[in-house]
Amino acid sequence: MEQQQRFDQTIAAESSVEPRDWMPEAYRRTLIRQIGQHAHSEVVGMLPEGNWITRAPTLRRKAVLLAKVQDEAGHALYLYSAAETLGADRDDMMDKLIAGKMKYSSIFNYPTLTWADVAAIGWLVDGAAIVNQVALCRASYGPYARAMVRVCKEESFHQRQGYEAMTVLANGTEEQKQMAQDAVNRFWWPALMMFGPCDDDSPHSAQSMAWHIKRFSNDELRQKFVDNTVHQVHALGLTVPDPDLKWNEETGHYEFGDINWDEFYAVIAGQGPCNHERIEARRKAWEGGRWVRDAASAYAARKQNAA
Ligand code: FAQ
Repeated sequence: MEQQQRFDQTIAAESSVEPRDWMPEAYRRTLIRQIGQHAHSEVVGMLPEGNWITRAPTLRRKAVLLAKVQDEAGHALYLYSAAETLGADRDDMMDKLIAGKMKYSSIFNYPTLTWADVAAIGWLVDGAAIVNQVALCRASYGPYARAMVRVCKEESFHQRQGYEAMTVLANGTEEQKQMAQDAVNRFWWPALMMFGPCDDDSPHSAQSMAWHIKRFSNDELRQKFVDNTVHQVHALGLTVPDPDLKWNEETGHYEFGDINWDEFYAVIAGQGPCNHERIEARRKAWEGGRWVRDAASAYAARKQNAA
């Protein structure tokens, strides 16, 4: 049987494609692009919250935040490993991130101005990430799908802790409640942008859906997130910063206002509020850690020679 035919059958049968299986070059490249972007998002995603580790309001909040940020590093490691099973080189991926040749999620280019922003990230950003990643647990590439199962379990804890932190603020003093509302106002629209361009403007969606990498379209997942989240905002006694938001009884979905796509494209082109700062932080960490990588490699080589 032709290799292509066998691959097509694997996809049609909902079996998983594994690293040693033959796969079309474009499938491999698409996965490296998506998994690489996903891994970079986990790493860069540590920065906005990391900004508050030293300033968390209590010891308990600090311990939880530390654990969450460490989890994100772990997610990046699973994802870089999954990309390596496709033949990608980790150093090359890092170089491309720092050179602006590989993307990471737009959301992490927004600043965390107050503690409430950290709560909002846990609740809204991890909440959006879960909606996207639960679908990816059924992605056709085995190592990616399996990594997502573990990641989703941890993201669920992140989302719950973010919501809990938000509950405390929303039920606190007038000032704390205002902080919570301001954070929702700042993060609501950028969270909706995490799902990517609308379906008509998404160049990769059709092929990725045909390959069963993506199981739902960008707009379908965005709608799911809005439907899941609006009642949570209301349960907190807060409002969604969208005057056009309304419940549609017939469709059973919320209708929402227009997303500012100019802002989205500017952010992914490198012109968001924190793009420069984020890449600079990664560059420093990557270069500053070079001696550790070199020492570890030299040690491993010495041990191997001695054996
Ligand atoms: N930001 O044709 P599509 C997290 C790019 S993890 C930046 O629709 P596709 C955990 C896209 O790459 C968050 N770029 O592309 C956490 C493409 O560019 P290219 C990350 C974006 O791939 C929480 C172009 O636009 N999650 O948050 C974005 O079919 C808290 C055209 O777009 C993932 O990466 C964006 N928002 O669909 C960590 C999930 N959207 O390559 C710390 C995996 C689109 O042609 C703290 N990825 N682009 O130059 C995916 O599911 C997909 O890649 C999409 C985009 C849905 C993001």
